[in-house]
Amino acid sequence: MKLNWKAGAISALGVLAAAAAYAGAGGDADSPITNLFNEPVTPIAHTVRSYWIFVALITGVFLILPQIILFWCIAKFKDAPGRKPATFHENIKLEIFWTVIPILVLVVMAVPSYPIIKKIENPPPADMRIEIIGRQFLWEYRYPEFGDVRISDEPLVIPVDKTVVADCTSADVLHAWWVPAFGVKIDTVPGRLTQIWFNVEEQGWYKGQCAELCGSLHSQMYIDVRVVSQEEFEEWIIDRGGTIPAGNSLAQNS
Ligand SMILES: [Cu+2]
Repeated sequence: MKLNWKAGAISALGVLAAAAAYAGAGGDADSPITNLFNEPVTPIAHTVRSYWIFVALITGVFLILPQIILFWCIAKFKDAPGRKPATFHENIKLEIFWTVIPILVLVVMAVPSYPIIKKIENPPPADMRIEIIGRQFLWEYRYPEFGDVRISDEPLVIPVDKTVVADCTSADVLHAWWVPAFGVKIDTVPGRLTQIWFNVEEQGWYKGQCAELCGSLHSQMYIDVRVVSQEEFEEWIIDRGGTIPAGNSLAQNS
């Protein structure tokens, strides 16, 4: 097969241009990116990042090792005057060896993933609950515990260091609420509730994107999350006509 290096170079340039455009988006004054490289800012995101590094290191070995063996074989068994090719077929021991090793490696990678999935799927006791509703082509957020404040097509505002549990659904088609720095990606499904939770450690603006192809403007279904102090959050709620419940667990914890 002839390598199409021109197409490869153009694709690589495209990826670089997209990365540069994404980085450049941080200049938008309305929604500054404080967390450009999606550094983890929630317990889930930290766990997911550590697990990713663990898997990348293991798979990295299996990416590089066969290449080393390949080049070693090319050098060692290359054609030479008078050399006769080997004529053997099959090697049962080798077959078993290179089947069992990958199985063991997969088990080693799979086992630590189960507690992570459990952690993601089982929210700890909530400091506050919100509702996330996807619709073509924007996100609606509701705060049922705070005088039922409802906002749509504007940033989600949440307090820092609080466990937020979100019930998610959709008004029309499948969407997915995805904020990489939070380590969460959840489908929003019409007629069903799905759930996520996050406890953000640092104030700031966080970016996300609908991650389920949902129609013609899917690519513009951005997600903005503003993580603010408890005081700023309460001010914002009151500003939006909401109320701060008495004896609210948020106030107690802060
Ligand atoms: Cu979408």
